[in-house]
Amino acid sequence: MSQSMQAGFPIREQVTSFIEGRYTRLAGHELPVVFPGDARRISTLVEAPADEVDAAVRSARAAFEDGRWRRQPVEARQAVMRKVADLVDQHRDELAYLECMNSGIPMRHLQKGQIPRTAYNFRFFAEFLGQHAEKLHGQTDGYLTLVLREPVGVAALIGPWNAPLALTSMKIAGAIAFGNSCVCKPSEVTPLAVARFMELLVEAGVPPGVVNLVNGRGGVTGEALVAHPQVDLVSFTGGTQTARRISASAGEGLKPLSLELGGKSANIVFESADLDRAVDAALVGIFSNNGQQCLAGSRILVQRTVLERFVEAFAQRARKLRIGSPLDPATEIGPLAFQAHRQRVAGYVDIARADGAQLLCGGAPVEALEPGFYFQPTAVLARDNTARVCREEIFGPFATIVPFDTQDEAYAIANDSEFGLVSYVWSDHQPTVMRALSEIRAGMVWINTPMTRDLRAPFGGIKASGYGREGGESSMKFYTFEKTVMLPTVPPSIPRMGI
Ligand code: TXE
Repeated sequence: MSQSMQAGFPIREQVTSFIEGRYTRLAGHELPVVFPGDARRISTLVEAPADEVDAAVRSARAAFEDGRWRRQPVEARQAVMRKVADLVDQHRDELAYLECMNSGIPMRHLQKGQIPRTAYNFRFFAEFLGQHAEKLHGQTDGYLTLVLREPVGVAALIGPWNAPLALTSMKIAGAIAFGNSCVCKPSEVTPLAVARFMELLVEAGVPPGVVNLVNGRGGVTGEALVAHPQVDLVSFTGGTQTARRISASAGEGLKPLSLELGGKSANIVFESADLDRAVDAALVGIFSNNGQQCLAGSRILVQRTVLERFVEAFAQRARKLRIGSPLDPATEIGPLAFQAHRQRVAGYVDIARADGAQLLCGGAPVEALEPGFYFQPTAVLARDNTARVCREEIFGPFATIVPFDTQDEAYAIANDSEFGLVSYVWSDHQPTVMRALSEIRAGMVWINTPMTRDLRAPFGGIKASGYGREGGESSMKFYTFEKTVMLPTVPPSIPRMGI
């Protein structure tokens, strides 16, 4: 397939499905792939209709059934997974570039964060595979009761546009480590880096068919994938509305689901906090990754005694953030991923005003950078937690600050949300911290630290932030089923019937 050169790395002119180790059809419904930095079309996505999804699932099923991957010795699978990680390291700049051109995430964040994380996902699960033990119960007289873990089969892995390769690669690594095959469907907005990654998987020695890729819109390609009768389980990261549709379809087929959805996470700053550090972290918490992250601390709850100091420092720094091309190594905030998303984010400025919130900074597109999809880092001070900007996930560089007076009030506000993904707490007062741990209802709590993830630990939310956990042992539990084997140590006596 012909390719065009952009700043040193090739970008495929067409992104199609990748099945059985090869790119597929060249014709079909086309969608533009756009560089959000200047709205330029840089590639074309050729959508996989249902028959191509069927081919991808059948290929993954055949790979699973004939055991070309799952029956390989653990050491062999580990070696291939480590090789994947090495290839990602070797192609770090290329993968970062493709992701940057496609998502608008600043290049430096990709080079230092998401792409090394992609390699780590594979190294981590390769090592995990070598460590985990099966279970044995020896208490039943005359028996060993073995509890074995077996791969579930074919996994559908559906990814979002805000961290396309880092998240999809975590799902792939978890799925194939334990012997599953999979079919990935990245967001139609950001197909480039995941597509290139498919080639690296094959180069590393993952047998063709074990990981297939289909590209296309959720309502076409995604729905066909989730509903396919030969798909055994579904892992999804994306929005809550989409998750409702997916869970209805997966429920029909009784398929296990892992849903990692959005959030409106509370970042609670108590008067006992180190305020400078809390401001640093609050900025990272809402503005990193262009504000498009499920973990964002997008509701910043600040104790009224330190509100003025906090707001002044936060808004002053937000105004100074360097907005620019995501390719520029100095850029701190790049464009939003696509035009319709920017319009949606911008719409929240009027919504905030209508609810009586005060605009502290930002609030408009960056005219000098048009036609790119840039939006100024924005912060509003809400009157209270009933404002829509406190209740709805905006998923952009848009912080909502909410004052509180007492600890009780802070926890009441933090938990008064449809979502329950994560939370952050800032306090140097130990009893406050300890109380926070038990009061906050969310899948994860960070204390006096910005977001850091430990892949050994479960990650996921509650309420509208989803259910199911991935990471370490949780991934193992999700991507395997338990098979119990009763193994007699001596021939058991068998009652003789029908004599
Ligand atoms: O994502 P979608 P959207 C939140 C965020 C954002 C909102 C909507 O608030 O503004 O969700 O984002 C595929 N069957 N998050 O609509 O639709 C789709 O093609 C199967 C939070 O852009 O959830 C893509 O691959 N698949 C979040 C994936 O689902 C379907 C990350 C995610 O897209 C489908 C992204 C269907 N019926 C958005 N419909 C996070 N947790 O970080 C869509 N898809």
